[in-house]
Amino acid sequence: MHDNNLIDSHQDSAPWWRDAVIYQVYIRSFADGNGDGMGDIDGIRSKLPYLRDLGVDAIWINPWYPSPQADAGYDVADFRDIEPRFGTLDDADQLIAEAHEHGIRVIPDLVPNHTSDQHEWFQAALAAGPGSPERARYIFRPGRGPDGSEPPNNWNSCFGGPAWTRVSEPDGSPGEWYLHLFAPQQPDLNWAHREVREEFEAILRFWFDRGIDGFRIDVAHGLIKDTDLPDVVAPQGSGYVYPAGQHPHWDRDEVHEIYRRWRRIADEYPGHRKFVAEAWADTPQRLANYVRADGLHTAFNFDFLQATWKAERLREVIDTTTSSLNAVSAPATWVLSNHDVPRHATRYGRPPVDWVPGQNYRADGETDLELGTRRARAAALLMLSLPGGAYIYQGEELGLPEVENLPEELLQDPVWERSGHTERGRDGCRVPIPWSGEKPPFGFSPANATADPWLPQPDSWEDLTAEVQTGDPGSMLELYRSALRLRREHPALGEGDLAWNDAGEGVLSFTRTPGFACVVNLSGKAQRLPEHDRVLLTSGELDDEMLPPDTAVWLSL
Ligand code: ISL
Repeated sequence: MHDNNLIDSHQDSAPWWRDAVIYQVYIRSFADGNGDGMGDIDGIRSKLPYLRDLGVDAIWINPWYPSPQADAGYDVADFRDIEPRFGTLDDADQLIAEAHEHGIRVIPDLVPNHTSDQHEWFQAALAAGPGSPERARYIFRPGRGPDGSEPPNNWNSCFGGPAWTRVSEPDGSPGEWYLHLFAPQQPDLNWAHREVREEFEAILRFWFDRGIDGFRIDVAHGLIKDTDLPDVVAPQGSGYVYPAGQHPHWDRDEVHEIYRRWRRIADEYPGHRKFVAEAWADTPQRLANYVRADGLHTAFNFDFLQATWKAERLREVIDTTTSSLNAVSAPATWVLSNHDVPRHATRYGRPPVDWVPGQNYRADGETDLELGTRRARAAALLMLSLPGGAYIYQGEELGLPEVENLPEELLQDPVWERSGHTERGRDGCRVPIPWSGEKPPFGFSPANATADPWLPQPDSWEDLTAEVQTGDPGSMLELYRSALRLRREHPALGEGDLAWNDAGEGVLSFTRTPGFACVVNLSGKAQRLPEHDRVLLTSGELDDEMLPPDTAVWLSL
C-alpha cells in the first residue's frame, strides 16, 4: 500500500476533511501537458506548485477513466484505468505521490449511477439478449404498446428527451429498452443487483490501495430506483413534491445502505479517506441523511450555490445548512461554482434569479461583469470564513466569467443536442484555463502543441491569466491567496460556530471566536464598519471606515 510523506504523517490528527478547502480540477481544461488541446495528468502535475501556493488542501479531479467522452468523462468505460488522452495509471500514481509531497490530497470522481455504453458489461448485455444475467446488471424492460414501441415509463433524461432507448436484439429485431437518466451513452446500473454492489466496493479498494484520499460520488441520490418503475406522477417544475423518499428514482431511503458499506471500507484505510456526495435532495434535512456518522462524510451544499445575491436568502441558507448538519454532527461545505453551472462572476452580474439545476444551464440575461466580479470577490470572503469546508472551481480564483458566445458548432455538452438546440449546455464554464501569455492558448497547451484547446478561449482573457494576476494586489488570484493564507493561520476560521451580529438590512455580519468578524454589504449603500481592532482583508477598497456596496471585509476584534 502507498505510504508517503507529509500527508500520511498527519494520519492521526483531526479529520482533515471537516474544514478542507478543496480545489476542483476539471481535467479536460486545467493544463495540457502533451499538446493535444485537452488537459491531462501531466498538466496537473506541472501545476502542483501553483496549487500549493494558492493554499488548497486537496484537489477533486473530474472523471479521468477511459471514456468515449460522450458526457465529458461521466460515461466511464473502465473504472480501473486512465483515459489515454489523460495519461496512464503510472501517471496517476505519480500525481498522487507528488501531490502528497506538496501537502495536497487527491480525490477522484466516482460515477456509480451509470457506465458508458462501451463498458464491457453493457456490451455483454447487448450481445446476451433479453432475460440474460448480463442484462440484469442494467435496467432493461420491454416497451409499452402492442409492439413494444413506446418506452416502459414516462421518465425523462436530465439532458432532455426520454430516459429510455430501444436496442436492436442480437438477431436484428427491435428489442428491449434500457434506462438512462442521462445520455443514451450512459446506461443506468441496477443497484438491486449484488454484482453491481460488489464491483463498486472492489473499485473503491482499487483506488484506496493506490493512495487516493477520497472520492466525489456522482449523482449519489440516484442509484436506487423503485423496482416497479412507476411513471413519475408530476413533471419536474410543476411544483409537486413527492413525500420524502418516495420519488421513483431520486433520493430513495434504500440508497443509504450502499453508503454505509462504503463508509466501512473507507474507515478500514489509514489517514481519513473521505467521500463527498453530489446529491440533490428536496430539503436540507434529506440532504443531511447522506452525511450521518455511518454514511458519506460530506455533501456539496447546492443551496448555497443556488442562492441569489441577497442577504436574507444567504443568511437563511447558512442557517438551515448549519442547523441541519449540526443535527448529524457533519461539517458544512460551501460551494459557489462547478463544471455544471454558469460561473458565478457571471451569475452575480445578472438580475437575481435562483439558478435551477437542469433547467437554466443556459446563462440568460444581460451581464454586468464588473458588478458580478465585485460580488464574486465578496462572496469568496464570505464562503471562506463560514464554518466548515469549501470548494473552489478551477478558474474562479482568476475571476473567470462564463463564456457565453461559444460558436454553436463547437458546443460539446450533450445537453445541446438532447434539448433540440434550446439549451446551450455547460461548455461555457468549461473553457480551458488561461495561465500565461498574451494570446490563446494562454499557456494552457505547450508551445509545440498539435491542436487548439478543445474549447476556444476568449482573447480578452489576456487580462485574466494567472501570470498577470500574480503579484497584483488588486487581483482575484491574490485575494484568494491572501484569504486562504489567513484562513490557515487564524484560529477562528475553519470548523466551529458563528454568531450573527445585528447589522442593517442587506448586511451579513458575523463573529467567530476568537476575535474574528466578517461583514458583507449587500445593501446597495455604504455601511459603517463595526468596532474592530484591525482590518485583515477586504474584497474591495474601503472608503475611510465605510464598507462600500457588494464588498466584504474580514476584521480582527
Ligand atoms: O439530478 C439532478 C437534478 O435533480 C441533476 O442536477 C444531476 O444531479 C446532475 O446533473 C448530475 O451531474 C453529474 O452527473 C452527470 C454529469 O453530466 C455532470 O457533469 C455531473 O456533475 C452525469 O454523470
